[in-house]
Amino acid sequence: MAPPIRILTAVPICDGHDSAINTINLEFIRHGIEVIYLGYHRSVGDIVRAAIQEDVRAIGISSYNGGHVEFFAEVIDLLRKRGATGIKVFGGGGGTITHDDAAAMKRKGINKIFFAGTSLMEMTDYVRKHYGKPCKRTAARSPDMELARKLTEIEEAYAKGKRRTAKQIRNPQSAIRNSKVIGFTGPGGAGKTTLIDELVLRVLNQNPKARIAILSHDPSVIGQGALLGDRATMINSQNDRVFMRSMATRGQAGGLSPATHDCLAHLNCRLYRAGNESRLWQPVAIAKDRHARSRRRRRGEQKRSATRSHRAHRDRTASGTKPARTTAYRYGCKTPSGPWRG
Ligand code: B12
Repeated sequence: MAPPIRILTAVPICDGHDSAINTINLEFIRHGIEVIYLGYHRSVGDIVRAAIQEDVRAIGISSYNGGHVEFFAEVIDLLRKRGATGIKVFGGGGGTITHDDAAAMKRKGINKIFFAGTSLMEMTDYVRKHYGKPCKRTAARSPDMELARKLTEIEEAYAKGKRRTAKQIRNPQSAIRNSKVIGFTGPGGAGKTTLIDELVLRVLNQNPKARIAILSHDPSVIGQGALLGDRATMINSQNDRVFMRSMATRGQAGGLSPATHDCLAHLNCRLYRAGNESRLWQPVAIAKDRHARSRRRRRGEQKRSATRSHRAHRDRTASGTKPARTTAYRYGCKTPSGPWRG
């Protein structure tokens, strides 16, 4: 099966008009697109960094603040400067973007502006038609870009059912054996992203050389889209010393993606080779994987022990007997109730 199209969406700086993009995001995911939503009030630097790290095919910007001609052009300029010309830009802003503005923006390299009155179907069709296939890659110009592409390769190999061998994933030269990998899990709304973002801030402040990688998971069904929205709430994590990657579970029960383990293996090597301290935090939105639960129920299957304890925990919290809680664990170690692997 072809891997899903991944796009990034955002609202520019000095702009809180997010209702249009929220609706559009939902329509995109309904049509099988994976959307990494960066949120509103976002700078050009944040948008371009996120697009490169997430290795998206395109960036969709929703702008109502009146500064669209300059803002969109700056996104294009920075993408060019960073060697990411393969990432395309499109967007809209209702009546605030005139046809003349749109023509000027097109001349600067923006693919398409959608005007007021466009149907959601038209936008989705455009994305599928124009960003459905990866464009030709130029050589990766930065470690972030190289790493992002490698993670895409790993994820896509799983989507196509052609798992890469451990040799292809790991770097045999790497001396890394015991990097610190911490997993965070907990029911939806427990505060996983808030906690991680706060920890990121503290680590970055305490150690000026520290680098952090985050693999952030959200649930999705095989062949369907996903809203990967952790970046919208993880403000401190939008930093040049943080590599963040949003992953959809792509049908796997348990909160992790089939590619998580291999992506972690690759990240370990990379961060070590870069000579940086490596800490990998991985928020796992286990309780949000409702589809997996209903699939299992239909098949009459039991959950694995680790996830069973989470369900029990969720039921306790839902009935109000205990507050929701985030759990941190060393990735690959046994949780109190069993091994944690997707
Ligand atoms: C809803 C709204 C608000 C809500 C925002 C709620 C929210 N969370 O988004 C509230 C009331 C909070 C608000 C506040 C303000 N607003 Co206001 N707001 C609007 C309004 C009425 C609708 C915008 C909207 O969401 N449209 C719905 C979308 C779905 O439709 P659309 O805009 O036609 O967009 C189409 C396409 O362009 C496309 N599209 C849009 N974005 C994208 C992105 C992608 C990727 C794609 C593919 C397509 C696409 O989708 C639609 C398809 O048909 C507009 C006026 C208007 N009628 O457009 C003013 C408007 C945008 N607001 C305006 C202003 C001035 C403000 C305030 C500054 C007012 C104030 N002084 O406080 C504040 C600023 C708030 C902030 N923090 O930024 C001005 C902007 C003027 C300008 N830029 O020159 C407008 C134009 C009103 C006006 N005529 O003066 N606003």
